[in-house]
Amino acid sequence: IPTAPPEFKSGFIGIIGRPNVGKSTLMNLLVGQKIAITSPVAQTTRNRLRGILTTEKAQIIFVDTPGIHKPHHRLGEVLVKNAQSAIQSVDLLLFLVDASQAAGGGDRFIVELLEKTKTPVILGLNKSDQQPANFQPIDDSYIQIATNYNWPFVKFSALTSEGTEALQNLLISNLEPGPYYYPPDLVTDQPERFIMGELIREQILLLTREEVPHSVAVTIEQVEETPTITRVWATIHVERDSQKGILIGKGGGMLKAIGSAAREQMQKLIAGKIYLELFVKVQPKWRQSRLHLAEFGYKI
Ligand code: GDP
Ligand code: K
Ligand code: MG
Repeated sequence: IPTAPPEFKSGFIGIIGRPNVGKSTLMNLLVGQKIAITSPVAQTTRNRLRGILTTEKAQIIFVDTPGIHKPHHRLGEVLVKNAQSAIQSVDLLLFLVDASQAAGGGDRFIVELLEKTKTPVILGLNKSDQQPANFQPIDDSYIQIATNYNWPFVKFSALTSEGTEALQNLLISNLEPGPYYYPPDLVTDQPERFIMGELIREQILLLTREEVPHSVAVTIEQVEETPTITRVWATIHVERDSQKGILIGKGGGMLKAIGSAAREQMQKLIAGKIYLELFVKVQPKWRQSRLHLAEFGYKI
């Protein structure tokens, strides 16, 4: 790791907010690579992920977190606990909201958490591209909060990238001088294997419905690299036989669709050819089991 020049700035920035406000989409955009999967499903993000952005003047380590919500099972509790602990352990917090809707109870719950922390906060109004014609009352509902707490705020779209340069500059200007924490060319602390499993889970979230997305965990069993192709064997764990049936689909059609879409994403990740084989296994009530949560890679 090189030595940073004297004016170089660096630090850890936690991205927090309700589920689905665009935390993972924004981190991917700023880092310039897909390291966190995204989908319209709440609780898409289950792990705390680091995304690293290095410019000539600064290094930002983004900490993407699961959305903060009221938990309904042990997995949910673990997710919220991890998001809350991220609040304490960063230099700066980016509190992300969905500016296509007015502030609601979910946002106020987070504001109450932030009231209790000394970590400085920046309020990010995302999804500006989706604002309705009469957006001023919506903006006002957030600006009111920012003004109450003296938080700088900025509006942008993680989808179109409009306004995100101003966001990036605001974030850097709020960091202290500091060293390189990671090599300048590294974009994440996550191993490739983990991201591969996530890319499979992402396709399940996008292609299946109702209770299936929340009941799924993916483990990578084996990766075999040859000069021409990388072979990957993965297991999809579900909680019930009925979910296994949905995942496999008529004549195996669903599993095939998940596999080929995931394979395409994985090929982008490694910039090479992938052979992917998927297995589906029923693991009753894994979301309630500490043993299985740990086995599937969740920090408990
Ligand atoms: P997270 O749960 O906060 O991490 O949210 P995700 O990053 O998974 O995004 C949730 C959904 O919102 C996805 O369907 C994204 O494509 C979408 N999304 C994220 N940012 C924007 C944005 O700026 N504009 C619009 N229109 N959609 C967005
Ligand atoms: K999501
Ligand atoms: Mg996310």
